[in-house]
Amino acid sequence: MGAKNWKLSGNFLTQDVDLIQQKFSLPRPIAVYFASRGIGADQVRDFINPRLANLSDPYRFPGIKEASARLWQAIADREPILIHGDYDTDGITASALLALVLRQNGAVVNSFIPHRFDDGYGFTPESLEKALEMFGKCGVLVTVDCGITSCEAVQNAVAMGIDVIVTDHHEAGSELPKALAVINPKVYPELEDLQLLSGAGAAFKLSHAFVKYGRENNLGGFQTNLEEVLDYVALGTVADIVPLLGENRILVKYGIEALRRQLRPGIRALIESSRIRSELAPADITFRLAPRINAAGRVGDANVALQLLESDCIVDAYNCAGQLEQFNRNRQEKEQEIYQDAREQIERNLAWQSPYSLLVAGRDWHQGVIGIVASRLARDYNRPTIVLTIQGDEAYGSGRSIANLNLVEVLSQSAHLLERYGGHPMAVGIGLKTENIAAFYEEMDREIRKQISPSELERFIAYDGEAELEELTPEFFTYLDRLSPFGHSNQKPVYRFNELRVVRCGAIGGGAHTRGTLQGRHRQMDFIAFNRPVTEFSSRILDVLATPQLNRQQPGEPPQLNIIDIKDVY
Ligand SMILES: [Mn+2]
Repeated sequence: MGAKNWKLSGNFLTQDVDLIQQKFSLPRPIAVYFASRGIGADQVRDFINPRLANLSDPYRFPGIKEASARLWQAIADREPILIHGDYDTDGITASALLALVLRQNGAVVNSFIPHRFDDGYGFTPESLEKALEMFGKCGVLVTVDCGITSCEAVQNAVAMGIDVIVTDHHEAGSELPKALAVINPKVYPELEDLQLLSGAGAAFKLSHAFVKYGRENNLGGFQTNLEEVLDYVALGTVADIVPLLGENRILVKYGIEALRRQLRPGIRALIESSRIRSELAPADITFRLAPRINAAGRVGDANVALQLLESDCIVDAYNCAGQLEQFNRNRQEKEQEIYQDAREQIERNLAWQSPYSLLVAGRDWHQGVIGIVASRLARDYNRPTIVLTIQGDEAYGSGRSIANLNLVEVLSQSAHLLERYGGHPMAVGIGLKTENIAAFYEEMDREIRKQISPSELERFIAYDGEAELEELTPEFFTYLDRLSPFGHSNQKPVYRFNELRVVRCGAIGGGAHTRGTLQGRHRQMDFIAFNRPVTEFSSRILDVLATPQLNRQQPGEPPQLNIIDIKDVY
């Protein structure tokens, strides 16, 4: 890995900090956080006080009223509504959320979750056929977390007399599907502030409009409490790694509270089998809950995860949670195997690699986990990475990007060598002929060299600004909590503390980690340093990058520094 450079992340002046600090009488390190994240004085108040009332009107989406009216009509006419979802956490929670709100109001709802390998991603003519075969005919079909590029499938459905409502958050193609309504923030320039929404977030907007329309027109919706379905939105939003800013931050903050209340048997069973003991935070979704839900789609059957979330019986819920545990263990084993294979290829120079990019391929690697392996390799080597599984003369793969490199754009330059590609700027899926792999890698690497600068390939750790230990007052920790939920694009603040003296330190966790006390100018503070042996603390004086934190496992304990990196001073 090697030593990393430290880099001030924001581009701000001392005056910016002073202005925010004085205007809102904040502890200085909190003002540093705002200045470093580019959150201006006009946004600070809403940021420290995210309120549900600040969610914008769902009617801002063009066509959403017509869509809502059509859903109420289906309820009045007892027409079945078909939801077409996706096999990942975002798609599954979006399906569960919309189905719940519709059913609460009397709808007959069937949910179709495509199979990752048999059906592939998205709403396609084939998945439409299969869904109708499974559930019989329907009056209305709603896509969630997919559908924005499904022009042909929408056309086929319309030809069968089905009204289609598309809800999605993926990038649109050159042509929009001719649906009754297209609920996707990325399609409407005036909804720029909502472009961060996940698939579950988009489904929530339709649900919100549906309830609002029902109440306004005396059709129903009076018993639906939308705050109670935010647990689904939080799961989908955090799992899909969209920025926890804007409305996402509000949705996730209240969604986390709903998750903590364990309103559903499925949530209760999932939290228990994930062994989350302390107060649930977004990181628990990322590292515990979402991997279990995703594992169903990766190595088993995504319908088990949907069944878990929708279950209203605790026995059934525990049964599903047990199956997810199995899937997840299976996923971990396969992932570890492929990861090790891939690392070995790279270290022995058998992969396609340059200082700018990586491509690793293996015969019959499990398709459900190569995306996770690509993420790990991209992080390990700090390079855009493609992992391919070769199945005969076809290869399928997943890619992960780094820094600000838009991988979809890079792939579009090699479209002539690819059978298919798509996804998000940071995460893509591709399919190509095995014989084209070498040529594709060459073109991709050349394109990446054009777009990425050597400085972006350097390893560095960003920090928000400098602070002193004596500034970490109880008031600071109160405000720190109000900056949460922390996650993608809203990481916990990292401060630089200069010239701290090591008062004492000792090994914990069998020597893997270190715990101890540091002395600043006027104050001491305990620290914890994960994956850093005690020998690294042999210097007397250190500069430290750390995140201050309260101990959530043992409330009432004094605060501590969670060490990110250290540099010896002398
Ligand atoms: Mn999604």
